[in-house]
Amino acid sequence: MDFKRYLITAALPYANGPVHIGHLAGCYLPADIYVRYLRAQKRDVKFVCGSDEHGVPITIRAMKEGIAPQDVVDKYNKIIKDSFAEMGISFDIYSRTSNKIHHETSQAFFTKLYNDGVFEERESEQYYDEAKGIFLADRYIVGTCPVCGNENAYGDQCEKCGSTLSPEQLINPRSALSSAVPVKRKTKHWYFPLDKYEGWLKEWIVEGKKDQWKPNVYGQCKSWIDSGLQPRAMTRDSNWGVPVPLPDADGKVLYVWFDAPIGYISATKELTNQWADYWCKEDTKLVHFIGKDNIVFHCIIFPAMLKAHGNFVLPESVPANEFLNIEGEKVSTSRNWAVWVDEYVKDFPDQQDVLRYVLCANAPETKDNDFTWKDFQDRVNNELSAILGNFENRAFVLMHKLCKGRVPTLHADAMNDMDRALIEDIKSAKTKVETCLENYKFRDGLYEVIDLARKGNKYLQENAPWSLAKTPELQLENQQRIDICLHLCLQLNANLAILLNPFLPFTANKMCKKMKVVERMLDWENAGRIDLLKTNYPLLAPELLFRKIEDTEVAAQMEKLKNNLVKSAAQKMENTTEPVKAEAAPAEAPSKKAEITYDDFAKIDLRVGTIVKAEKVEKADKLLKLELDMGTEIRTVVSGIAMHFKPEDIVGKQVTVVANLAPRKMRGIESNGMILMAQNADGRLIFVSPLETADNGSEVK
Ligand code: B3M
Ligand code: ZN
Repeated sequence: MDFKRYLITAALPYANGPVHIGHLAGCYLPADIYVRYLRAQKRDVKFVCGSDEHGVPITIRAMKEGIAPQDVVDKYNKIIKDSFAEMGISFDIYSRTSNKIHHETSQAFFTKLYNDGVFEERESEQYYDEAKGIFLADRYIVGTCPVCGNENAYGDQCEKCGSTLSPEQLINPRSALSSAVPVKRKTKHWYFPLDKYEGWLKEWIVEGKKDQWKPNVYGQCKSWIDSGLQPRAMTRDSNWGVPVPLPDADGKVLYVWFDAPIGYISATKELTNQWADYWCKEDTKLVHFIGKDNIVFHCIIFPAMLKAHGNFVLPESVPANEFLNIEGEKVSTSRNWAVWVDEYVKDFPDQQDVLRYVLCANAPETKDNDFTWKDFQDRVNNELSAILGNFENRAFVLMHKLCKGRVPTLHADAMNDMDRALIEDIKSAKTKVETCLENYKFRDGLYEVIDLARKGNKYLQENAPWSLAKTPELQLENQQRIDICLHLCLQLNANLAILLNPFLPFTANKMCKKMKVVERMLDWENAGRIDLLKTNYPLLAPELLFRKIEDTEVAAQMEKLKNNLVKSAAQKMENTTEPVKAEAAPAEAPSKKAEITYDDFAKIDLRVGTIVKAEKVEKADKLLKLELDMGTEIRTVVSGIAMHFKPEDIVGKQVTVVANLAPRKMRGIESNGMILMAQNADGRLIFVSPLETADNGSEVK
């Protein structure tokens, strides 16, 4: 089908926290690259996004911070919106689901389905937290897993054994919010009969999208459909959200996954009066960019809603990405294990494009990938800067040195095979990048751009214009060859700017400025041309496009990650302490152990050490053998933490050590000391580490 217009959406982030680089890599960056490419082709495109401001995550955050949900969304909407703008994510609109237009649009959508008799009305009993006065959504109820006995299983899943659960299956259920034992209460909800759309979904996805959608997306959809679809409640008991537009629905709101995707429609309405062209005309290509955790909502539930409503286009593609881990570990917002975008732009001013580069070159397109600061440094310094930055710089330096700072003449009739091959490379790069981008292969596309720069470097190296001009006599003799070579290098450079523009827009702009060309040159149709820069045109002086990422910067970021982890553990300890009730509590909480004197305490020699080696002790499930750098010696300590940590994850951690504990043999290994750990109520162990790096061996007093 020949599409006349493009509607590109990126998942609406929950306004309950800042966005991290995993979000960028997963959906916003690929969406932005795609949109910038379409715009460069002058296609009719709208790029919509906005904050998802409803749902349980927001109310939970508000409760935790002791503020109103409105304050939560106001705060994070701004932080998120600013982060995207800083990173050059070029939405045509960044809206909010709390806007009036969204409430009206989603209510009208619900009413249409209601009037058409689509919903099933059902009464059921659900867990209710009387202390907090709310019904408990699946994640907010915990209890013992009936399968494996894990005491901290969630109402929808046990993270220990992986079983899918429902709240009813939990043994000894308790509220995750107040620890209260929940009671059952009757409540009425409106269910969307997904089961009735099974046949249609099979035809549309299982048969229709097999070779079109990415295997990870198609596979997830197919397994959902194959395992049978159930009616799903589209309303919730809550006072935060879009009110259910029915007379007998006090205290009920639309399920956040009902209203949020409609947010794409509301945002388009807010953006343009022509919104219906984008949503209702068959020749619109609708593409949803999302992360893998949102696949079923965008591929199954929302399309079924659109189908039930009628008159709407369906997504042509949903190129969802997998997850980006950080330094080998899953991103965890609760443990603060993430690289936050708002912090990155503060720590690395004017370095947006290098992050865009690394996140695209290492995008989790087909499987989960790992981001490490070392890899960030390597890719910036050894790929982006060493290949592309270097080529651009050499072309400029040589042109200033050997061609008086002006674009030299091509002398087309004197070109040799090498020159002609380079021109072919320039032309074919356009087609290659195009094919990649049309198929959502952004990593490969970026690779092709860098590869063109690589070819440029090789061509320069082989022609070596500097040695053709070693002496004034030689230069006089060889000026024609020098001119051809640098003319083509500069044209190649202009091509790089065009091809790079969707990926690294800040850099493409900088390149234009240096070549003194207007931004219009970046139009995609110009790619492949070798007459972009006019002969004799003076260009600006050379200046490096990228700066190197220093070791100290990498070290500082690693330090920051570790500190965040420690801080969040400390914060969690504060938060889990229930507020003391004035009338009941004694002035001071009684200590569990007998009182000691200062002298008793002073007997303990507490010192800081760094774990330099960790390994499992054979035939002992619980023990790890640790080697600690204590400043003046390496010490062996056997510690009972093997069930809690993987050896490779704790190397490098600073810990507090009881250094004068009498030696003890465990499984034949002599242990010389003990490391201090805090233990949470849920049994989790946390290292007691200095907040800043201390010298190994320093005394703790
Ligand atoms: N807010 C979930 C998420 O941020 C959800 C996406 C909505 S897209 C309509 O992962
Ligand atoms: Zn389990």
